Amino acid sequence: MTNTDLTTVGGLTQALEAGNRRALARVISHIENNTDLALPLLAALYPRSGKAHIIGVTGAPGTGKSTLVNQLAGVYRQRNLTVGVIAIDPTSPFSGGALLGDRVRMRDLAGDPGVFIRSMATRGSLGGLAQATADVIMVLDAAGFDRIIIETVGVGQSEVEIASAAYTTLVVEAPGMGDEVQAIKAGILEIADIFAVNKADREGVDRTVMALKMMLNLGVPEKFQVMHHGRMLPVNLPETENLPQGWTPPVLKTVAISGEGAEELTEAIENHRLYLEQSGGRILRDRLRAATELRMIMRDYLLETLLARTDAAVLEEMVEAVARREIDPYTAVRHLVNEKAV
Ligand SMILES: Nc1nc2c(ncn2[C@@H]2O[C@H](COP(=O)(O)OP(=O)(O)O)[C@@H](O)[C@H]2O)c(=O)[nH]1
Ligand SMILES: [Mg+2]
Repeated sequence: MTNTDLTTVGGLTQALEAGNRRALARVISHIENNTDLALPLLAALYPRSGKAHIIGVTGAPGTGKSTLVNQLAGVYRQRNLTVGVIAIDPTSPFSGGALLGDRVRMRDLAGDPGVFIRSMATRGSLGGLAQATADVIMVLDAAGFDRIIIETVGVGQSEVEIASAAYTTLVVEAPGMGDEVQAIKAGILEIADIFAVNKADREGVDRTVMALKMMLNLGVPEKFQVMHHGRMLPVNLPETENLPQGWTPPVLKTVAISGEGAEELTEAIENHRLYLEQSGGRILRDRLRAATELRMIMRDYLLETLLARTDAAVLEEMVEAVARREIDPYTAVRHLVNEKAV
């Protein structure tokens, strides 16, 4: 055993790979706080990532996502796989250490070094929450976690962006959450690889299952089918047309508080993982994600660079000029870009 130095990139990287949880927590803090070590750490760890299967879990608040994630993590642990969990849901029982839901299961997980649970603040570091989440996913991946589960609420824009980091997206529904069709049409057909109808111990579960299956059978419009595994990516690459079409999202019933259906749900996730691997979908998704991420980082980097080299007074002048309608904002930006250019 070497006494590793947790203040350097090399020491942190080494310790992280050796399974040192303190090193892992430190690396994540560096990234969240955007310290001087953030970039060198990301650069050192990136080549070591790419092995984990990333699972997005999304759905309306209260559908039982956190409870279900606990169950999934439990099943994976029984299979000797390590699990990293990132909770973005601000109401999540994970946040603040308050353990609601299935206490026994949570206690099991809490003392298990094969599970790492982290809540993300809704403010982001370098490039907002989506980018911060992608960075933390990458770190957990490099740390060797076999499965990484991300819990997000709803299907808002940032949630969709975050879901696009996942290989398998699980949409959680529950009976009696209002008008089923309303909940279903809100863009989730495009992102769902698997549906879990949780709270199957409650009345109305079969209606929800039927409604979902009908929506799926009724034909997801052609463009959604193409989008389905392309996951609403903001870039239109020609490859999108070659995305595999052979997966029909299964609809499974679960009771997260008892663990009923958790095995079957895990099985469905693993089937989807195999499907992506065998169909080439995983490689394709990696490429699409790389393209999206590069564009996102380019945008932020260029903005930062331009702001840093623009004289504050010059920028202020330009703001005034645009406000007075003396110059349009497009021309103004071109002036700012060219003015200081070499
Ligand atoms: N009856 C029932 N309650 C559940 C089930 N799953 C979760 N709950 C409860 O629903 C509430 C919300 O669960 P939570 O996991 O926090 O939902 P989230 O907001 O989607 O993360 C909690 O009180 C859970 O105990 C279930 O399968 N059946
Ligand atoms: Mg939650």
